[in-house]
Amino acid sequence: MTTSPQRPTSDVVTSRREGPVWVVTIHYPPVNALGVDVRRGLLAAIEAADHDAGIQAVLLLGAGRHFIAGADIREFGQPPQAPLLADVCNRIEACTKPVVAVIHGSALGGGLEVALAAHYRLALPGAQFALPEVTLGLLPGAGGTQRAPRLTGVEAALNLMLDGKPIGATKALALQLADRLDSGVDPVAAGLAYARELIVSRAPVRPTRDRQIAATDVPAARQALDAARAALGRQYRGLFSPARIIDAVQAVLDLPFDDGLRLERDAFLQCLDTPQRQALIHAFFAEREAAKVPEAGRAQPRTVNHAGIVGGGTMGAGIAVAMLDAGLPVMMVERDAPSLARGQANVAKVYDSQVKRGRLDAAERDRRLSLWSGATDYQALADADLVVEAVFEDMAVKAAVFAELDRVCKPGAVLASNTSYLDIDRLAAQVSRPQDVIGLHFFSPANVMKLLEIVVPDQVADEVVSTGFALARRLKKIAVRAGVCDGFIGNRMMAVYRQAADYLLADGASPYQIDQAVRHFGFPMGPYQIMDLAGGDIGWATRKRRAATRDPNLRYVPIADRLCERGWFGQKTGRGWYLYPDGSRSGQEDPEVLAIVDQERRKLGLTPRLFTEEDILRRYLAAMINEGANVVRQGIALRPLDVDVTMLYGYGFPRYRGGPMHYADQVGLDVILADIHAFAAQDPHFWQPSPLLVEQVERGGSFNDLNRPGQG
Ligand code: 3H9
Repeated sequence: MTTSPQRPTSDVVTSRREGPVWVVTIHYPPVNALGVDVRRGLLAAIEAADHDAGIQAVLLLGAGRHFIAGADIREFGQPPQAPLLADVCNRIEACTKPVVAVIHGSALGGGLEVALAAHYRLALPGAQFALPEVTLGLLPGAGGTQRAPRLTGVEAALNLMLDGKPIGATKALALQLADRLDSGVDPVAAGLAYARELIVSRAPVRPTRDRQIAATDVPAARQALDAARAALGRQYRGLFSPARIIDAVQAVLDLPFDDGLRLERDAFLQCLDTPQRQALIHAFFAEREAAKVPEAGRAQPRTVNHAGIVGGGTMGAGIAVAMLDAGLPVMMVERDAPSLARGQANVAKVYDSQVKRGRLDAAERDRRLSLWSGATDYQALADADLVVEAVFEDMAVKAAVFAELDRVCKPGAVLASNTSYLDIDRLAAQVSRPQDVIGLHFFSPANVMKLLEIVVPDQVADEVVSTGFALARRLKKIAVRAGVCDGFIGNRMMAVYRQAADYLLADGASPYQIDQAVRHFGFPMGPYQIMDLAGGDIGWATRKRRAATRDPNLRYVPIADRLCERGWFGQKTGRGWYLYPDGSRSGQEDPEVLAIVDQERRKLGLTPRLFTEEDILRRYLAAMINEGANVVRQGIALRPLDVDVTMLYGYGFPRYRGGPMHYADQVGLDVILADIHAFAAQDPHFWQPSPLLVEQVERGGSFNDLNRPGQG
């Protein structure tokens, strides 16, 4: 056997001879995305193998942690550069020597398409296979829609493409996406052994394109296509690419392979052209950028091996579950034994329901619960590396908790508050170690909701902020850095756009019309449905507390108060803005609510006006965007993308619209500003354009300009 020295075919793709095997390795950190140089390198490597009479098989490998994570997403929207990935895949498939893809780590999107174009696929333990293009507003555009169904059958391929989620190596083997599972960890050794075996057995090249769906499978395949089409409106509401995916897969049954490829290419280009694709790719990068904060760059996180939680209510229990799920032992402290028992039961309830729904097995539940312990004495937190306080939202109550934490916690412990509104600077000022105090604002239910606002008070140490971001990663949360103000990023913005909704209500729109408009835009729920879900009493208490300090120039709409005075707090009381007969969770419109709204309008001397759905959305979104601009301008959010990530992950803003700031760029900032000026004619106090919006319009810029590195 001869081993030649490394011969680079390009910087990012190298080839070397191992006896009769041509070993082609992609070295393109961090994830071997298929940028233009990788595509060129792969093409050259296959050409070289084909022209070398001594080569009998080719191995395709990825260096580092992944095989290939797909097309280089940064190239979308740029002019395409040859060779196209589809052509590279065709060339791999046309190779006259058997090509083996060795898959370790992820083979995603275009990465899996490269593997599907190879003649044999070897998977290593832990390998992940996915066609996640749908999550970026796209479809597999390098032959995946034509090749995957030929290997796995139509239904499984449709599921892969419409769902976009990864499957493991064992499932890939069952679906015939992989031909063999190796138990080794060295991709080169495993690949070489397999390639030699193929050579010895004279295994032929096996172009996937030549495979046919068996005639007997066609009726079931058509049924799967029909079912997927029927589910489109329900499962993929508002999305463009899923219907194109179904069309492309259908071509496997109806068209020759090359025509199918052409159809796929057309559909891919259509998807590429949509604002949805732009928005989804913005969301992809924004959620990763959001974690890049100055403090994390300056300081290493502290080690967190033991967490503490003060408070076992819904919020505290949810946070505990999030931590237990991540394998972090939790000590929960409550004020007395009955409260602690309730806290423990709240945690157990979450897991029991997961077991009941088949999401978790009982043994795993017990394992996670074994990491939970509880106490009624703060002293139990002496060993905790990080403590989250999740007690009643009241400054005096929280300050008392912090005084206790200050007394018992070890030096260097992170002291976090889960407050959603209160001034964390004030809390920090009351302890002897303000450098350790931070806000970790979880969203309810805390074990489910992805967003974590990391609220950074004035005196906090960089490494404490860094610890917050490291914790978020560990809990699989999306973290956003927020400055201290009333409501931080998300709740502060929500207060403003809800107010815009209340003005619409007072001026003539019904709550049902507003909710519907907001849903049609793509939010899962409208603001009045959310109030009913959360409980109207919570907002009512806040309004009463703030009544004395309310800005007298701002219009006050008391309609929600009228419902609360009747005890109509939403789902939990069977009625709120909607009626919930017999404990139902989907509300019915309530004529009595409309009568109350009418009555209040009369009291306020308002003659109702007609609002179209577009009128409603323009006001609702302009209020959101304008406050988003204020939040950035005041440094509460580092960049517009942080506002987008907050709204996407905490407030149901439709991902395919990218978040309010991205959406504003797409609509045009001048259009948003003109709207605000027009609305201000009626209510100049509420509709004050954010100086940042005005500045960006004056300089012809966008919010995205402020997302550039160095602007944070
Ligand atoms: C496609 O393939 C279309 C084709 O069908 C057709 C074409 C014609 N491109 O997530 P991480 C960056 S569509 C460019 O933090 P992890 C990422 O931004 C594509 N960059 O790490 C980050 O950069 P930075 C289908 C990419 O270990 C860094 O890599 N593929 C790409 O938690 C690390 O990423 C996908 O949708 C990319 N494709 O997760 C897969 N991927 O350090 C998308 C990542 O500057 N990727 N980056 O912030 C993923 O799901 C995860 O990144 C992965 C690693 C699981 C691979």
